[in-house]
Amino acid sequence: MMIGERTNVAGSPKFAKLIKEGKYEEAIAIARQQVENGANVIDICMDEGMIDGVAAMTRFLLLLGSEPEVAKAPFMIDSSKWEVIEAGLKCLQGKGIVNSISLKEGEDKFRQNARLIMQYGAAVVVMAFDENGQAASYAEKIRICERAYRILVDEVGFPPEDIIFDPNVLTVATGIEEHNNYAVDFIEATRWIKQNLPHAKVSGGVSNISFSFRGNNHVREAMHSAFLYHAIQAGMDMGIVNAGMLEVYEEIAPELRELVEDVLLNRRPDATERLVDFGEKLKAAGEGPKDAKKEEEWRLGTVEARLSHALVKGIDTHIDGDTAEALEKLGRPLSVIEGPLMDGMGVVGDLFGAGKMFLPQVVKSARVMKKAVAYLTPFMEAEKAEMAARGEVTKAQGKIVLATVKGDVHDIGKNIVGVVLACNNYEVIDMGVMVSCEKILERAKAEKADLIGLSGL
Ligand code: B12
Repeated sequence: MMIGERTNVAGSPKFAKLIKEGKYEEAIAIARQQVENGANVIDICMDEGMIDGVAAMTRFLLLLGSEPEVAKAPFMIDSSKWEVIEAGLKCLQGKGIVNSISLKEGEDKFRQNARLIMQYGAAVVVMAFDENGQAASYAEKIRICERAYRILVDEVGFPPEDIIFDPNVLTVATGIEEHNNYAVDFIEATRWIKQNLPHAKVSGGVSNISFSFRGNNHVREAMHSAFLYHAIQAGMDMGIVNAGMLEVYEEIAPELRELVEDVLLNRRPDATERLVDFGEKLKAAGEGPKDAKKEEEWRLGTVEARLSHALVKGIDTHIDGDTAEALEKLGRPLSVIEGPLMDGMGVVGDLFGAGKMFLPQVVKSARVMKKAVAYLTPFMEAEKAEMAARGEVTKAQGKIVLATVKGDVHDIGKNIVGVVLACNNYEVIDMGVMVSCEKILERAKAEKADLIGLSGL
């Protein structure tokens, strides 16, 4: 699960500027953009000296609540000030998440805050922090998380499934030897929490891991993806991420991946030096021209390879042209969908299933797929018109109610089926996604449908 981080005044100067200038409409657009890019939760933080946190949090949350496209994602109220958190809790419509509480100010304050959060029905992020400071080592992380869990579950009665631990993602490759095991400490602490603290979730601020490579996005993106890949395998459930700064794990150049994993997994004493050297070389070579070269390279492949690349990387720039070329090659629009496009989505599905692609990236892939299908739809309709002109399809075949079942949002396949059926003279009533059984049956009866077609992945 991805937590969008762009509506945080501490992390996004652009968002901070808009809030300070009172441009809330534009600030909302940033939240909307994050949901569109695949964020499942939006982190909202107003902690900044020049901003009245209580007023800004209240106003922003109330406005977001009336934006259905944004409000469909849960909000994470992020503040180090309790009054801002409580102001935020009062504005939440559904279940939200508080980010964060900790044992920093002792057990009494911790219990008190937890009880209030529970009253508001929110989930909570618990930082691995106590009276002695922030937990850096594996032993400290698990000690504090266990202590917090026991207080929350045994004393406060907090639902364990509403507890999200943040065992602190700390920066590696800083040149300080004590920092070398930080990623491993996080990953192992995650594994321990998932095995020993039932139902608790694990989250973390992913971009912290690569702070030492600020200014070198190429290395940072590779670090984020490789870190997520290993942390997710250990059980990490969610992360605060800039979805625009993620590479597909499988697409990290092998040499870079090895160097990055040497650092993250603390595999050799000179790992930092080697990655720094490599990073410098990359910078010297200039990231821009390199990317441009990569861009040209993938354009040289077969049309099938280009479509697959576009789907995996979520690039829609050439999708119409490539789809047109595939149509010319294969003859029928449906052959393009069922051939190269489905194959490409298959690759996306396999990478996603293996934890090597992340949700925001799949959202982009889905968008590219939809664009390709939209390009092909008029050709399918033209096929229908030609068949009708030849007198091949004359009478209506029947009426079908289509829907994606409740709990499921996958609609690309259903939409294709809808278009194909419509082109074969079926009357299609498409009820959209997340439709309950009762509603489907009701509609089918009311429409006197001949068929019900459901999509559920
Ligand atoms: C794109 C995609 C998404 C997009 C969907 C965008 C959209 N608007 O549809 C997004 C990013 C939103 C998404 C979200 C999730 N996804 Co997803 N997603 C995929 C992916 C990569 C491709 C699906 C697709 O569109 N394929 C292309 C179309 C054309 O093929 P199709 O759907 O199979 O449809 C064809 C046939 O099945 C059939 N068909 C389909 N419907 C119907 C209906 C009728 C009536 C008929 C006759 C035929 C028919 O005809 C179609 C044309 O040939 C698949 C992996 C895969 N390769 O399938 C995972 C996959 C389906 N997703 C998966 C998961 C786990 C999720 C999430 C739970 C991830 C998460 N942790 O949040 C969420 C689910 C959210 C929810 N509540 O539904 C899993 C499902 C595993 C399972 N079955 O348990 C898969 C298989 C990935 C994986 N390997 O893990 N996903």
